[in-house]
Amino acid sequence: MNHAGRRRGAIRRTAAAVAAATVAAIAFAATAAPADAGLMIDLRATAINGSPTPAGGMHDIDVHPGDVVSVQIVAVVSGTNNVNDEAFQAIHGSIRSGNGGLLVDMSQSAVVAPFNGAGSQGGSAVDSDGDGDLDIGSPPNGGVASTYFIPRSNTMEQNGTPVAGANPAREEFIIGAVNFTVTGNSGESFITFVRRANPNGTGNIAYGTWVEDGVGHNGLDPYTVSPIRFPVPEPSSAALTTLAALGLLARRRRRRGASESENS
Ligand SMILES: [Ca+2]
Ligand SMILES: [Ca+2]
Ligand SMILES: [Ca+2]
Repeated sequence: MNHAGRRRGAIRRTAAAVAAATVAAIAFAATAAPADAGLMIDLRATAINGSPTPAGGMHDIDVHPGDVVSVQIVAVVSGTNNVNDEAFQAIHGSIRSGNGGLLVDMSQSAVVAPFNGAGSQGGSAVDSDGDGDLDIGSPPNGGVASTYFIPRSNTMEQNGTPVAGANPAREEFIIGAVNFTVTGNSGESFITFVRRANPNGTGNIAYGTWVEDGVGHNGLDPYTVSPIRFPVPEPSSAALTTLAALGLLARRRRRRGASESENS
């Protein structure tokens, strides 16, 4: 293959890699969409370095080493009818960042009244995945009980805040808060909630209690999470940078090729 052929091959391979990365990013965003019905644990970045998060940016934020972010943890419960007959009492779990990528130390996890009842606890910071940053709570399967984030009210709380315009009806309950500090590294990462489970990974009836359409649900029932994502550099600008570098390389090769044929 000549220089031109190799160049075209390299550019095609780069374009394919960029396309694959873009597809992966879109797939990740799609799986994180809020569910229509059921329990969703919603992590909302409410402030960065003490200033309110820009509108629409609570789940997708641009942060840098040293930034301190405040996160509100909300249980959003919806059923299938349009009556506000949802309720929430408790859940057990850990709050974790992605393994690798941007590193964030979590701290000051706390439960919010009335979810500060008997058996509740704010959780404690441990590096549960060994990637060098602090998460809240042990790994979800059979970890150390005293480390989990456990918002729990003494009663089933019936009066959440109705979400205006939601159909089916949806209520939300502020259950906790946590801060995180960006400590370094870069790249894609996220913060998510993972419900506590038995040591063998099966669900435990005691690790969740809520009501949808007047019907009780527990730690065996499915739930979803709306995480906080840290964006990576735009694929389009990364692709442009790569293509520009290839163009420079090609020009150098052309110049070198020209001088070689002059010398021969
Ligand atoms: Ca991490
Ligand atoms: Ca970690
Ligand atoms: Ca309902």
